[in-house]
Amino acid sequence: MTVSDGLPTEAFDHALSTVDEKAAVALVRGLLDDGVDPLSVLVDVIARGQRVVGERWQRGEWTVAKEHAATAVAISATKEVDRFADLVPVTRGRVVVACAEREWHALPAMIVGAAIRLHGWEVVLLGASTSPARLSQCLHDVGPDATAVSCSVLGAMSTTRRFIEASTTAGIPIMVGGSAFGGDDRRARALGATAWAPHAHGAVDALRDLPAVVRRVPPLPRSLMAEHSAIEINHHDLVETLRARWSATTTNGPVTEVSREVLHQALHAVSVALLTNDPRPLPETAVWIDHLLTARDADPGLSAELGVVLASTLRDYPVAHTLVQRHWTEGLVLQGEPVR
Ligand code: B12
Repeated sequence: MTVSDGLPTEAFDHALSTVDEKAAVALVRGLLDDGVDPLSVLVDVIARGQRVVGERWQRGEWTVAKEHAATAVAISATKEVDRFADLVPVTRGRVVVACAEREWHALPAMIVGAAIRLHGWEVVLLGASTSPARLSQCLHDVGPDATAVSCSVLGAMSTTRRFIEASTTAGIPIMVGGSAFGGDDRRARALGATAWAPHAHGAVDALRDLPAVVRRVPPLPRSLMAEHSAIEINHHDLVETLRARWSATTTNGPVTEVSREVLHQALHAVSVALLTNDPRPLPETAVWIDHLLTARDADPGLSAELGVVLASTLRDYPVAHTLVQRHWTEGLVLQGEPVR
């Protein structure tokens, strides 16, 4: 059976939304028993269902608590595929699968780990938010053939770079993926990753083509790193300044619940644009903020206003300031017209 043959995605979504762990696990078990490709179960049923969960949170329909509960169900469903994968003999090498520090989205790493295991690799899965020092220790102890890192949030991209440094310093190739990398390999290449893939299917293929040994990554461009580091060090002060200047946080409107998170995300987008020399996290984040706020009945101009406030707050960081001025509003629709 393939996706087009109609996987029971609605039934899985129902199990997630009603937090019915038994139903979700039984559904996955049934698919596996019926001979459905387990990789398709992971990607087209479980990961797809989780993205729907995220959209519900983004639209303000679900609380973070509900998101957590649904994720626990998806984790149980993934473990069912894991049990199936454990029956596959280990015929290839060993892979350490991890989330960088500050990355709490553990499920994408679990899903990729299960996909790799299904293809005969031995998988050592580290949990969410692992420190670079702990990763180095693990690489030393386990001696894997490859490292795989999952990064869903922009705030964990700089620690992902430190993972890349740790892995390549040990000569071990490192594959990266996750939504923070966007839809192509530009950010992954800029950070020095050996390979990138957009989904679990691609992860399996990319792993097969990795070199046996790699060189240590060269340092990132100094000009961009100086500003990036200064912004990271001053992150909390900058958030406070933005909070004092942006009207969404100075009034007690319906968006207060998410507005603080939004400020962190905006600054993370600036950091990643500097770190990877890719400006796209800025318009992507501006649009994400716009959707988040307008779903909560906020003034549609608030994301554009944040761009202005952000640019002025970052006036002492010339590259960041210019990036925000040029790119923040690229994807926003202002007064009915897309901004060009
Ligand atoms: C569940 C969830 C959480 C849970 C995580 C619990 C857990 N144990 O995992 C909790 C509640 C902790 C959480 C917290 C937050 N979350 Co959250 N979360 C999600 C959600 C709904 C699902 C994540 C998931 O499991 N996805 C399923 C995976 C499998 O899909 P995927 O990422 O597409 O993965 C595929 C590929 O990317 C690729 N891949 C992934 N990793 C790797 C690795 C390698 C090596 C390779 C090759 C490929 C690869 O293969 C996968 C399978 O095909 C997403 C929505 C979404 N769109 O994913 C939001 C989402 C990621 N979260 C978001 C946000 C904002 C947050 C918070 C900041 C605020 C909040 N909502 O609480 C915090 C930040 C925490 C942190 N610092 O990490 C945003 C991020 C938006 C952005 N612009 O960055 C999203 C997109 C929601 C949204 N629509 O706004 N979250």
